[in-house]
Amino acid sequence: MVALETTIVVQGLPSPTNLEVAAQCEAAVRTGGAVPATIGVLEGRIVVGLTSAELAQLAESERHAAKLSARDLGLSLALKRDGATTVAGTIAIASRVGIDVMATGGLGGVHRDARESYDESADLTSLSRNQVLVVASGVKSILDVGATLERLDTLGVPVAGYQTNRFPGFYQRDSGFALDWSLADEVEAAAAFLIHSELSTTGFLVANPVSQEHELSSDQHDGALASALERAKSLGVTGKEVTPVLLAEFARYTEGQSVVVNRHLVVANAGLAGRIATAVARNRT
Ligand code: PSU
Ligand code: MN
Repeated sequence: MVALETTIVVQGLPSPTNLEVAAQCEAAVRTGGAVPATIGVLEGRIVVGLTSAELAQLAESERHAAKLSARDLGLSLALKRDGATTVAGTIAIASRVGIDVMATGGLGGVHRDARESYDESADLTSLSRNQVLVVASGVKSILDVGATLERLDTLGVPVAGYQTNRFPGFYQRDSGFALDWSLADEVEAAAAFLIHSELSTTGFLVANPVSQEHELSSDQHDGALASALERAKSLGVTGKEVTPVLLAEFARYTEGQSVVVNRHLVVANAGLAGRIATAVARNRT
């Protein structure tokens, strides 16, 4: 099985692209030979394997579903709320129900102003506490990529490129940072994850770059990034609002191109996660 998050659907992508992408991710997991389980919280109940109708309900703007990190899960259940789970929230649930592979677009990480704001995504600490393999196209370029890689090192989370020695930059194939490890195929990924899981209690990050024909040009990317950082600063947003605001400004500046890239990479990651989950299951039996 492959766990899929819902923050990207409810807070990350604009409607109606969000639900289309969610359906394409589920299809991609199945093509990879695995079963998708989209995870979220509906009226105080964790649902592992939301139906498309339930997902559409969760994404309705009038519902104001909360963005749920791992720490918010207990509260959302006790107070009977609706919520979309981030990577942190999703892997906390996945590991408890025995799902060990998940796919997302870009992992959260250390924000550029972390020295003052202390803003570091709980995706990192959650990945250090749950034995789940996450497939992502690196971390979003709105973040401090170098600092994020250093934190993953400290937290004991392995980072391996999928058929690359370069850490991906989400909208672009190369963030400018090198990786020590590269995986040739899904069989190597599964073997490395299973052996790591015997030696450690942390999760595992497989970094899968967006395909060449879909990456943003450097001009477009750098302009959008500057504009997004400026926008977040001028709005003075903090906490869980920061990432959605940055992503929305990227979409506005690139006239929707960033959403197209995001869409391609997350579907590709779901497909790879499906193939890795299949290899993990074969390896176990
Ligand atoms: N990947 C995307 N779009 C997103 C996210 C990831 O392509 O919107 C979400 C994930 O749910 C991730 C979250 O866990 O952004 C990180 O948010 P924060 O920085 O507030 O921890
Ligand atoms: Mn944050």
